[in-house]
Parts: sequence; C-alpha cells; structure tokens
Amino acid sequence: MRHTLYSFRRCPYAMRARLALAVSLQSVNLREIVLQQKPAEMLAVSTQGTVPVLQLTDGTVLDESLDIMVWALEKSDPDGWLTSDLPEMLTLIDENDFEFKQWLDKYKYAERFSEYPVSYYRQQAEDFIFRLENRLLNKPYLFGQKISLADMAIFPFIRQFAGVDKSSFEQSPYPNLKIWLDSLIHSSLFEQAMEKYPLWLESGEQFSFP
Ligand SMILES: N[C@@H](CCC(=O)N[C@@H](CS)C(=O)NCC(=O)O)C(=O)O
Repeated sequence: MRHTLYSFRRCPYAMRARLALAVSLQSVNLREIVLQQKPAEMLAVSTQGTVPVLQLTDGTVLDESLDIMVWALEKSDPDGWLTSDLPEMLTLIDENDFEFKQWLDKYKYAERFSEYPVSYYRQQAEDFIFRLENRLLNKPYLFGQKISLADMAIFPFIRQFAGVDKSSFEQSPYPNLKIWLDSLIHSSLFEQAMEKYPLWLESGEQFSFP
C-alpha cells in the first residue's frame, strides 16, 4: 500500500512537497485535485482544505507542505537538503510564507487590491527578492554551495513572482537570483515534480509519484 498525496499541480506549496518526495523517492499515490471542487476524501482527513495533504498508510495526516518536506527528507535525504542550519532555514522559509507570499498575492491580483497601484505591491514583494539576491551574491544557493531545503521550499514562489510580469522581471536588477531561479526551474527534479496527472476526481485511478 502507498501513501496518498492530494496535490494541485500549480500550487507552490504542493510543488515544494512534490520536490521533496521526488528527491527522497518516497512513492505516493498522487491525487490531482482542483481547489474549487475538493474531494470529500481529502476534507475528511484534513478540514483546513488546503493542498498539499499527505495521508500516510498508518493514518497519519500531514497537511502542511513543510512538514511533508521534512517527513520525506528524514526518510531519505540523498542530496543533503537538511544539512544546513535548520532553524535558520526555517526562519527564511517563514519570511517567504508569511511576508513575501502576502505581497506576492497582492501583486498578482492587484486589481482586487485597488488601494495601491500594482507597482506598490511589487516593491513590497521585492524586499524579500533583494534579501535573497544578497544571500546569492557570493554563493550559488541560499545556504551555500549546495541545494538545501530553503532553496526548494522558496523557489516555487519566486517563480510565481517572476511570472506575474515577465518583462519587468527580466529588466530587474537581481542577476544572481535570476541565475538561481533559472537553474532550479530547469532542473530535472522540477520537471519531474511538474509532470501532468489527470484529475483524480474524474478518473478515480491511482497514479504513483514520483
Ligand atoms: N500552510 C499551507 C498552505 C497551503 C495553501 O495555502 N495551499 C493553497 C493552494 S496554493 C490552497 O490549498 N488554498 C485553498 C483554496 O484555495 O481553497 C501549506 O504550507 O501547506
């Protein structure tokens, strides 16, 4: 029997969970869902109604993406994603999840937040972007020479930021961040994490991931 992952391909939280499951080779049944029509099976095990949700075969439910990452990496961490300072990584990930993400959403959906122009939200979000750029001035990854949990937990959100207005991202002064993002987006692991699965609601079939 395999564990079950409720996932949504385009969700950055689900992406980070899939990245960790893929690198650690923890095989799950992936159930691709749509947020407008969450399956009763998922809501029965996690009432918070967010993806990703990992239901283990022993009944344990992990419904925070970071918990899923750490669970997978504690099983197997072949590339040493957990070897950097964990509390420091978690602090940076927290800034991503609770500060940057808010500005990112407002930047992305600026028409719904009309008290400020889009440029304002973009600038607020850029605070975090510049902090990452500074970290990357003298090293290829956020915590050194090797990919860590922090890189993989954060880059799906930076990818989203870059995609809001591609041409202004291209023209912006964060060269190291662009190289970092580009290398992660074009990695075979990300390609694997972004593979398309049919909607589970319609097919009911089991698809194993990775
Ligand atoms: N803290 C959660 C956040 C997950 C989250 O917010 N996921 C979004 C999709 S990207 C979601 O499921 N939102 C619920 C909805 O839109 O109905 C985690 O890290 O797993």
